[in-house]
Amino acid sequence: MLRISVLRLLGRPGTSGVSLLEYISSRHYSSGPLGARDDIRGARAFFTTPIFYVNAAPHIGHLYSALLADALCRHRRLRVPSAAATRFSTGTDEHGLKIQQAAAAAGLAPTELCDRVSAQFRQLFREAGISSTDFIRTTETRHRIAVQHFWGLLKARGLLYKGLYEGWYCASEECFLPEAKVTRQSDSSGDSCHVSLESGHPVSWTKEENYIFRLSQFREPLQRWLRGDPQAIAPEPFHRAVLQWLEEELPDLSVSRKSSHLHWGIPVPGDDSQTIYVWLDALVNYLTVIGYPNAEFKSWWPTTSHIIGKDILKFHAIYWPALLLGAGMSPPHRIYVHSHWTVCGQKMSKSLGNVVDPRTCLDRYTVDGFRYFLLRQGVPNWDCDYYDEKVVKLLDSELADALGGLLNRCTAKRINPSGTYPVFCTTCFPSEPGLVGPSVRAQAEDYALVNAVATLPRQVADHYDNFQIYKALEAVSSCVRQTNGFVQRHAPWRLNWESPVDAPWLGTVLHVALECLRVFGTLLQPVTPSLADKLLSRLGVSATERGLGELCFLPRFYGHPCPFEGRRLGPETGLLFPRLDQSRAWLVKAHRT
Ligand code: ME8
Repeated sequence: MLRISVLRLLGRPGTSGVSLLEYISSRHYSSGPLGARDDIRGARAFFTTPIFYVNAAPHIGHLYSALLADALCRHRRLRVPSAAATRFSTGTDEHGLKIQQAAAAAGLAPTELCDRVSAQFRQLFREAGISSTDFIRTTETRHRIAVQHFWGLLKARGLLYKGLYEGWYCASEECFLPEAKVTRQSDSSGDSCHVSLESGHPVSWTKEENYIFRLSQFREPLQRWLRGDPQAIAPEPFHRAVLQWLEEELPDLSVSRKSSHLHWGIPVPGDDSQTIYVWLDALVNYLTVIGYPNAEFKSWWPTTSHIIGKDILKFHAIYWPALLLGAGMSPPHRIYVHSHWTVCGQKMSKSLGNVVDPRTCLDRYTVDGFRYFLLRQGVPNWDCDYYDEKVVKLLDSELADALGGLLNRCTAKRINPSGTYPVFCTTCFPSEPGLVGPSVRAQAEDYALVNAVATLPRQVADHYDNFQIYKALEAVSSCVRQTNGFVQRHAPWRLNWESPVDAPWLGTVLHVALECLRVFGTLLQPVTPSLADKLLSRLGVSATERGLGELCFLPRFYGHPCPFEGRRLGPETGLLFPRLDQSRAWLVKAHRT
């Protein structure tokens, strides 16, 4: 029979710290999109990824988190171009039992393992175009100072006490698990051992005198925060899940370990016999990177959006906000949660040998190709499955054929011999649908296209705001298809530049299609930065004309001058995105072996 895990708290829980609950007064958490907190935030935005454990090399899941944050951040920069308005941090989580054990198993000093694997993350993110402004390592001095300061605040506010803490500790997940999440299993030699029900990782019964955080005092403040700000955690099912967890008892939390057991970490200030719990250490990274404890952090903290995987939701949506409230700060502005990538239907794991190496993928599919794939196919609400054929199929159809084909159709020499952005003819395509006349050529579907592309930037922005980047890409892709339909319908290759009847309409068809491409190129910048640059350069769009503020679609249709009309196209005529299935001998080979 399984032993009931009991938490025996021998310390005397006090009552101090409750006064901070007043902080949660409802006016701080207005629920509307333009509530008081948005006013406070102004133009600034601060995005974070989780900081990743250095026990193993990065995989596509880690890259996916970083890409989501990168796309959000790049989209934000397109809206608010001031370089000083956005911060974006990522980094590595280097302390704790998990790393201590991984280093011992590899026969390395912890610092050696950390240096090696942290460098791999840094390198991967550089290659993948992750535009972070800070890469933090928790072994840095600035971080130790921040963590110890934070600890001091909790202590001074009476939120830490010493007590006996016991339970099942899972080093791999770096947390205590309740009895209900532990099961018995036979190991390879037939011996019975206890493992985490969810991850299958071993757990061990631990009984120690630790420092304990009065987490239980924060159940109601957390509920009030989440009920008062329905967008605090997105997508909504995760918000609901956290509120559901908070229906249950919220026990106090052990926040240190004996240094004789865990030496690889930050010592408790004033008590070297204890090491600070790795999750408390790790979460404070979000403050370290904005200058904490120096006052500078105060203007950035209210603008924070955390991007995390669903596996660490409890740490970010319960422990972290409670710790912040305990230290007299507000919870994070937003927590954006995504689900996981599986591989051919299975969880990615070292033991199954199915971990997908992101650097190989970037080489095979190009940086832009792989960024597009992960962000187009990754759905935050549920797990997504990875396999190579899926990447090839998607990129060939959407980037090579649909988008690349469209660009080629409008810029190829035989169709656009002058190599310019042609003139839009208002009598061929009057702004009012339904007009008839000898020179009117636009049809009802053409007005539908103009309407779809005109509203696309707003739609895309809404999808970014709701952390549904794949929907933003779906919307762009749908408009690309519609634009190809427009070109197909009017077959400019059958029109003649020499004919006074055809020429104005031919120019108009190309003008409209190029304007659509300009919108697509602008909107794709956060996801495929190089490909978008190539596309916009080919259209002759200069660096100062690529922001969302400047994105005025088809101004001639609305009676305004168009700065692009008559402009020379850029000189680069190569393929926008070469098809992959012609160059995928490696894929066939991989299947044979
Ligand atoms: O938990 N699919 O680090 P970690 C998608 N150090 N994303 C995945 C994934 C998958 N299969 N696997 C991992 C830690 N991720 C702590 C975080 S933060 C203060 C401390 C991503 O190396 C996802 O973002 O285990 C997940 O939350 C994170 O990597 C966990 O990374």
